[in-house]
Amino acid sequence: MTTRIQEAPASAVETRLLGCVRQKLEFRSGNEAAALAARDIGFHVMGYFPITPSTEVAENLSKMRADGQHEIVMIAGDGEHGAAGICYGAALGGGRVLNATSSQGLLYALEQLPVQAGTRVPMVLNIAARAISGPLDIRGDHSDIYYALNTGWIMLCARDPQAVYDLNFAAVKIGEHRDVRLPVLVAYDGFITSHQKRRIQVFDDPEAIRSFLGKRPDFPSPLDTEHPATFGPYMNDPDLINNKVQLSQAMEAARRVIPEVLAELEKMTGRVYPVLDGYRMDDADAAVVLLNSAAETAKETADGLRDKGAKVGVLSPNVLRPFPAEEFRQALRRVKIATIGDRADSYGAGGGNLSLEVRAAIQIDPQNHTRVVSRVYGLGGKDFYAVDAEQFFGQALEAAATGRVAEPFAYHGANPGRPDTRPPKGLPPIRAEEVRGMAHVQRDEATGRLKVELEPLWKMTEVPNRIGPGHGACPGCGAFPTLHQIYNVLEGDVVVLFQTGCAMVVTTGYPSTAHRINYIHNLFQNGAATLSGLVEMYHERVRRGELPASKDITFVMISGDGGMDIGMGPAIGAANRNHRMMILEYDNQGYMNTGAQLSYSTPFGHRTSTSEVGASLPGKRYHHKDTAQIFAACHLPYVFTASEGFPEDLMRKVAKAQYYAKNEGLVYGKILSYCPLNWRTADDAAQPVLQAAIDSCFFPLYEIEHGHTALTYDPDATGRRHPVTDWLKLMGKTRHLLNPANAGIVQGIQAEADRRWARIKAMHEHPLL
Ligand SMILES: Cc1ncc(C[n+]2csc(CCOP(=O)(O)OP(=O)(O)O)c2C)c(N)n1
Ligand code: SF4
Ligand SMILES: [Mg+2]
Repeated sequence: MTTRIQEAPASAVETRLLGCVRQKLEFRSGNEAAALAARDIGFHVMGYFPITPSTEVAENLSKMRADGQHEIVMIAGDGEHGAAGICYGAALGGGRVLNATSSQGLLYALEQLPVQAGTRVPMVLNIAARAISGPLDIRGDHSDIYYALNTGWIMLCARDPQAVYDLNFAAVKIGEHRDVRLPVLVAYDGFITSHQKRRIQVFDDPEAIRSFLGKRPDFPSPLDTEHPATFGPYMNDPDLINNKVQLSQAMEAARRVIPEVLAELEKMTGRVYPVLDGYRMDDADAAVVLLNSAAETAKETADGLRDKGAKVGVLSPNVLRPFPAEEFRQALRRVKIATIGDRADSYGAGGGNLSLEVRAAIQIDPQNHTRVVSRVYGLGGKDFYAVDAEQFFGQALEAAATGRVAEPFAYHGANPGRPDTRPPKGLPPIRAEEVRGMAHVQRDEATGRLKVELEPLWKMTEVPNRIGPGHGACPGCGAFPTLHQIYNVLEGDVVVLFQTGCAMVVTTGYPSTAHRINYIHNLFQNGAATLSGLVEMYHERVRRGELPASKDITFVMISGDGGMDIGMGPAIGAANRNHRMMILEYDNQGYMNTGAQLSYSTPFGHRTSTSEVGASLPGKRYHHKDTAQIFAACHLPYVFTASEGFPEDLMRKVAKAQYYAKNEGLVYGKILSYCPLNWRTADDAAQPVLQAAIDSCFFPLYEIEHGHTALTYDPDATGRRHPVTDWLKLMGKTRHLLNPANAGIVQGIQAEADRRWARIKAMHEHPLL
């Protein structure tokens, strides 16, 4: 086996341009660099789902696509699992495929990764590394990428935006090599690399890089109908182990191919990417080993220590899979002590994965006597400064001097907190007795339907808020009027579960909470399953006499429209099981919390950050999903649509919903909710905009009680029906649709609104529907 340990340039942006292809200087973040590389590679398909901090890759590509800068087919998945499936299918089809994700997104897709590697389908996945939940933290560490270590993917590490750009090309070339044929992941640090702009060199003419990459080799494909093949057969003993041998051999082939490709890339760019980046290691007694951006901090610290006479150096792998074990053995052979820092723990193993793997690599080398200090650092985006690097070197130097490692494994930078202090108490909890009597619900024995009498609106102001003031939503946000209207009529004890989204993010931030009742959060997509488990436990414990039946708790899940994309499966599962709970969706027509990406509820033609508008693209390409009708098909006791702009209608429906959720089973409600920030409207314009959406019949207000549909507001009957243009002209996100060039889209929106309205109306009029 050939090994290559090379001194990397002081900075990865240092270049030797003589003899290289023409490049130009740009000022770009890691996410932008990934998008530029994608444009230059000219991938066929990108399957993706937004998640901070990698979302910008798709957003940048969406903008570029709208401006006609590339032709990559951008497919928004229903979640990362779906996105990974889209990528798999597309890659099987024989073209070049890209994805980008982070944190929970990677974990949600994880099941697909061994499939993609095990069936040897090359593609590229950029990871802006971020801490995994729980608790939820959106900043960077390496706890997500470590989960990919055992998936069979090649893993490249990009320590700065330049490396992100360069290694994306390398990823394509390495993965498609005939001896390798594996998917490749490019991991860079969330926010530090993904968002910080640096000077980078990009190719002046993408043709240069395209000829370097060549045509994607033809691997067996289901699109080759002349040569039918079975992709992904059921395979048991004795074949599976042989299949895995082939995967392992492909990884070993990658060990040879990676340095070859990186050397070719060096010839084109002048930039050097050794498999193991060694900095001032030639005569080092002590080393610090770190992954990605923290290694650059440590290099500066090493310079300072060298000036003082300490023989120190830094090691940092540019490739994590295949693991550069031999390179580590060589690099550490004369090093007495190495402090190895991991930005993620492998709990209970006495070190993070990098530390464990370096230890494993050197223990088989009889010439190696390096002692290892393992440190877990920088979790949840905790910064790693020069002073931290100094401490790492200090621990190594001290151990080198004494010949003793005082503390082989520890967390660096954690503090025990102050047990004598308690977070300030929030507002007192709301007691069940405080919220009663705002709505009187009765069953009409003749029709079997419920009748609701509401107290006058002014009386609702006496109801104490279950959400306290002090949340961090934008001025004019519709999520809170929606929640207050819901809470005003819900009686008694309520347990609420929020899926991830604006309403969740702005109401909790440890150690504070705006919730004055029991509140649960379980990530973005699994709320309905979680709440259904709680509901069943409650009823079972009441049945066993362990909890008082008199409490009579109402269980409510609050989700955004995005949560009802990625969480559709668990929600439909809960609906089919008909648990006694409510699922209420505030629909603001996009993934607002993450910066206004398209959801499946975003209407046709609307601008979002992943359905951009430009000369080549006029906004979202397909119509909004009709979630209420999807739940209606689950034959629930009660389904409704509503809007915060019609408070009495909304509160009446919520009162009914509570009755059904307590007595019969699952209830679903879709509530149109204002988002001035991303609809690009004034903070105080909720009423006219929502009214126009409803009057144009784009968002009909109706309920389905035991399968019977009833309109609760009919703009035809009141003479208020308007064309959709009266609604579209009110929002910045739809202003482009008023351009005559987009008349076809407006006609499409109108036709679809009319069609869906006519169906609802026909159901309203039909005694069986
Ligand atoms: C598995 C996973 N994928 C993606 C995300 C990122 N994410 C968190 S909230 C959110 C959008 C939420 O949209 P929606 O449910 O409509 O609520 P809104 O923010 O619009 O209120 C996204 C994409 C995540 N947290 N977890
Ligand atoms: S982005 Fe929209 S939904 Fe989110 S807090 Fe702001 S106004 Fe509310
Ligand atoms: Mg939303």
